[in-house]
Amino acid sequence: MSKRAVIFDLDGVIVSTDEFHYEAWKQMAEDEGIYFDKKINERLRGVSRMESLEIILERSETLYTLQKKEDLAERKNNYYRNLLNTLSEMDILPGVMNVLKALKELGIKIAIGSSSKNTPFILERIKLDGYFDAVADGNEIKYSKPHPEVFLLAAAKLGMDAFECVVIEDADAGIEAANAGGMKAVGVGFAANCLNAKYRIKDLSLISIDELLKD
Ligand code: B16
Ligand code: MG
Repeated sequence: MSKRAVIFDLDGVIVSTDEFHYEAWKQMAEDEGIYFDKKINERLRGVSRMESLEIILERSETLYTLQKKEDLAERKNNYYRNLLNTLSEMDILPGVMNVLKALKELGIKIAIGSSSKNTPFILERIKLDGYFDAVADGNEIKYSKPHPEVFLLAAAKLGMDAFECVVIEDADAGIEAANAGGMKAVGVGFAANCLNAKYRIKDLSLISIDELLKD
């Protein structure tokens, strides 16, 4: 039997908002005089905003109150939202639209499973709101990746069992989450080298639909 649904991560799979996250965190870290670089940024892929902040604060000696942490996370989100205002359907990553259309033609259900609370806004900006059969995002979950909650929620919204679903992810935390949820994990972009992914490709323009959907 082959898979009946594909759950797409958003940031780094559908659209390159991962660059904007980096720019926004970098600005916030600079404001606070905290060291931050691309290597640290890789640890933020797929994890929630507050958990990302905690990782950045590992480089700071200052003890921040919860209120101050919330202010910093909000400041970062404001920088991020400003960058998102420049986003359009031109920023959809290579191969994405072809894969989505091919899956629709085959009658395969498609969903978004993202840790981002900005998911509805991003989908609107890239004109894909209403395009997916289901959307599960950071506004609806308690635990972020590597916990499988967001993917299990997406599967439930599609009316599918976990074993019927494939997850496409750019984050090691997302691959771990898919495996933990009992779904097939496909690694793209940054996760193209992740050994825990069952199928690995540099970007979606290189995907084989047969390979994607096979058990
Ligand atoms: P927000 P994904 C994740 O999106 C990002 O990869 C991660 O870097 C970010 O911290 C998280 O969303 C939360 O985003 O601040 O917009 O709520 O990869 O799960 O689509
Ligand atoms: Mg991602």
